[in-house]
Amino acid sequence: MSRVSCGAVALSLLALGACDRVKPEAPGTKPMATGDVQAAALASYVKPGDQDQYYLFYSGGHSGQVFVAGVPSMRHIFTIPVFTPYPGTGYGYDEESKAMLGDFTWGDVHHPAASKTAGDYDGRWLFVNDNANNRIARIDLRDLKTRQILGPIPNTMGNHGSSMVTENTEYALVATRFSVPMGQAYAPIEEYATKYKGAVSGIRIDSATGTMSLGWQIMTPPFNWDLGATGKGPSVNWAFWTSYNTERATGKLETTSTQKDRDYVAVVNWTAAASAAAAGTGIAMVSGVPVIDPAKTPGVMYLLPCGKSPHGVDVDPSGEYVICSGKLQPTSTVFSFAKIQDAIARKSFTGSEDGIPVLKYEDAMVMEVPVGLGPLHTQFDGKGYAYTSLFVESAIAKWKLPPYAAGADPKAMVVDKIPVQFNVGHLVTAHGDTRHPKGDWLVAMNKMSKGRSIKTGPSIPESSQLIDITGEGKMKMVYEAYTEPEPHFAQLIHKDVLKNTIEFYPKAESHHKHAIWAASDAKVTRNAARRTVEGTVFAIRTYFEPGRIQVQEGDTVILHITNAEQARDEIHGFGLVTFDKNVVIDPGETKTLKFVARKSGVYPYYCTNFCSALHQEMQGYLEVVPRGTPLALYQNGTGLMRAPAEGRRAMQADGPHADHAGAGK
Ligand code: RUQ
Ligand code: CUA
Repeated sequence: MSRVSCGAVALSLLALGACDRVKPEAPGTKPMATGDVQAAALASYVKPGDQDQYYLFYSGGHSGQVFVAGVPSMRHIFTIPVFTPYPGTGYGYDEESKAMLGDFTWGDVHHPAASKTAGDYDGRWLFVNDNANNRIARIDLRDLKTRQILGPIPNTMGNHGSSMVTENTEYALVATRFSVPMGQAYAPIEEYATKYKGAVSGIRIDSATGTMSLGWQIMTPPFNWDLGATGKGPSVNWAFWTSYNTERATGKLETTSTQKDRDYVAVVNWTAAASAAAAGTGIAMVSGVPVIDPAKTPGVMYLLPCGKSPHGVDVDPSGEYVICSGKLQPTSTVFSFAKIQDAIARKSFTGSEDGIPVLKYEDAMVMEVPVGLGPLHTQFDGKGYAYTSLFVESAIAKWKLPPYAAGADPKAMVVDKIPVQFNVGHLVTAHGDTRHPKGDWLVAMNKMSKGRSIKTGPSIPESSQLIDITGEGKMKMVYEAYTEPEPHFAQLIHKDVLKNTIEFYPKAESHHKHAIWAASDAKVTRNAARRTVEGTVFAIRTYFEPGRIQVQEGDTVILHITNAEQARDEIHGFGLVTFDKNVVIDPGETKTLKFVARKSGVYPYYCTNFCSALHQEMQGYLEVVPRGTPLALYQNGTGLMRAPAEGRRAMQADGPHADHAGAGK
């Protein structure tokens, strides 16, 4: 290893600590010129106290979370737990979030999709899929919290082709990656080609609340649906999914599913599907969902041949061009939506698959652009260019979208290429899947970083690289950041879109039936017959009320804890020592903690989130009284715990509580 020589760079970069950087061991990039280093450093530098321009919401893959970074700094600023418990925010420990998670402890988040109005991000919700347990979740962008998990979605195994939001967030459209027999039935794998089915599904979204419900499904041949895109503008009523294994093969797919030169893009009219489901004709109910057989419902689905084993499909900002890239062929194919419609109108079909008409490739194709090796996903800048990630080549290709002059040379459409480190999967541009991309930043989410970071043992962090795409010609590498496993797609959203994020939960809006707003309202009651203790707990800087809770060994305890603060970031936690419980309550929030007091003893509870100078003093005691011992704090050993104010005075007399002054009473 050798030190990067500082020289002239020192001038402006000393302050950034650039001189001690260690040269990467990994191959791949030409060293940047000094001037470029300076320009790049300044472009991504957000000085302490300044704020980023963009939110990068990137999927956390099998961590089950969504990570939030600021762009251009690329600093990780927040984690939104979705399918996985996360003690940092107490997610998965309170009854409300436990109910959402059900019995699952993880998920596999691949594709976040922000809600849209007229094809542009509206800052309301973020939908993310769970590829592992067939679910879809809604994050509220008002508070950046997971608010709903829907699923498992029936007739779906591997909810990968998800989540695609329609232009006005009427639906999140999803597709199953694996095909299985419908209705949770069993059929041996030998019957794969005939008895197994795929499905694309419409998840309805309530326009006022964002609440998701199952709309309808379209039964498909047993292809593997990969990734999708919703239309916009002229293609607004349509959605597209790529497939692999249109061979309907089993066994070692690396050979059995790569026989054909072309697989298909599903071309789906989701408004026609919705009407068919509403009309009910030709619909079979399977596992409680209206399932449309496209063979019996003409007009809902067509198949368009596309380059071998395609992965990504993307629709350009105008909604006219559909770009599909075959992993095993070095081109991105541009299709024209108008030409697709024309071919459908003329019934120019080459055949059918299980009754679904197959379009003619040549009818719809505009150009095969030779972007490079292993093209996966495409994003846009709103200035007439597309950016395609090249997995095998480990690069991003920038290329020109149509219209093309007659006889234009496809090779000449590729205007720039930039290497990334290494093996990019997804990429995202600012507002890149909307009608109005911003055209300034691109983030390459690389699958491997191969020794770019300091050593972290056998497993090394994933790398994400920030690329400046403002220039007319060349892209510029600006910054490299690392993240938890494992980013797939992301949404890069301007901060102004999220201007309605809240600072605390207003007391006036609290609908929790157990919320309390004064220490004197805290109370704990015990039902001796049911061996249940239920209470309301008041949390504020810097005490809990009650500071002492008595239960009997074996009791089930339910505590509704309200953080009565009405100030931003005044968060209190409720950690119960040895109980494996940590509830974190944001200002104005009420959460429910439930547990069984199995073993007698005294168990402190304490605030887990540093909230003030007396944070450490914010504690109390759960007394678990041995069976047969009377519970002194309750009238008759049952009923209501003694008056909270008294209880607290007693605590002050014999406990370590110091100062409750200024605690918002
Ligand atoms: S996939 S690397 Cu799960 Cu989105 Cu393309
Ligand atoms: Cu409340 Cu720390």
